[in-house]
Amino acid sequence: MTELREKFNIEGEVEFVSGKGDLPMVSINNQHAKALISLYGAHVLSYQPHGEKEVLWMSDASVFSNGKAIRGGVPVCFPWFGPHPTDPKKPAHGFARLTTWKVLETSTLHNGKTILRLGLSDSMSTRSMWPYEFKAEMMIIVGKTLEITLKISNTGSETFTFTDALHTYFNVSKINNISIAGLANTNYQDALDSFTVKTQQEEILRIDQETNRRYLDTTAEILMTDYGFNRKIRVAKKNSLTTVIWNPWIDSTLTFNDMTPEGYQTMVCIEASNSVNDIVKLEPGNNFSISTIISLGA
Ligand code: TA6
Repeated sequence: MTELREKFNIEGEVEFVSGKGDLPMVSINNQHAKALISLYGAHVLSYQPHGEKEVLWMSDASVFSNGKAIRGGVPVCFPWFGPHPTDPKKPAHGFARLTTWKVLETSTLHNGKTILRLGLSDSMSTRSMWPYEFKAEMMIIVGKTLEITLKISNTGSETFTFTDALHTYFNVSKINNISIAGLANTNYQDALDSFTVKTQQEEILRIDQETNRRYLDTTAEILMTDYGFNRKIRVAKKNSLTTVIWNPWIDSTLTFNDMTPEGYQTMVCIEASNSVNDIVKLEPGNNFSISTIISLGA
């Protein structure tokens, strides 16, 4: 921690702190916003533009401990999204969110935004779960918008495929006070109905039951209106054709020991993903980046 502070603190703007569960975290506070990022998982835990309510949801019952996933914020799913395709013993959503990342850079942009870059590369532990050589980099830009990019490079000699997601949990006033625009006439796999492909006919999606949809072949920006908080959140993305919308509702929430029974009422996940029909294939020497860009406003 002392070394991290000496190398990467930026006075009055970026501070390395020991966070919940003694996990190393980066606290950012600039002219635009404040944010908290855990090195464990390269996980954005909190993002709050000045004068606004918290944008990201964090479970009151989340665990902060090595080996366990954090429930809330922006979990990074890599190198697979959801359960492992063939081995149920491997961790759901891959190992990126269960690994401590290295700090590569902290810096201030001329417009007052802050950049944090974190890195992860293959190790004995990652190769035991996924036998490839790779480098992953997370670039988090904190400003009036929050921009998160996951870049994967194939540093080995074999071509590999992967799936991923920036599994963002949004903080909402009440789940029945929100509407989600941007997915009209879009096909989705319904994970609650044997992955049947359906089409969203409605202009606007409202969530009033358990929802777990993987929208296919869409690059659309999502506009989430929160009538209780009286705000709109825009979720744009780059290099992602799958958008996941998830809320576990009452019964499934009770199956998560890191959520309180009422947790589902104040969250919705809107996730930029490469999964389902959108699996990334990366040749040796090549790289691929996926981004999600979150902003408040009309
Ligand atoms: O993105 C939706 C989803 O894949 C759901 O199927 C769901 O169970 C969720 O993510 C949370 O997964 P986790 O492994 O964090 O419990």
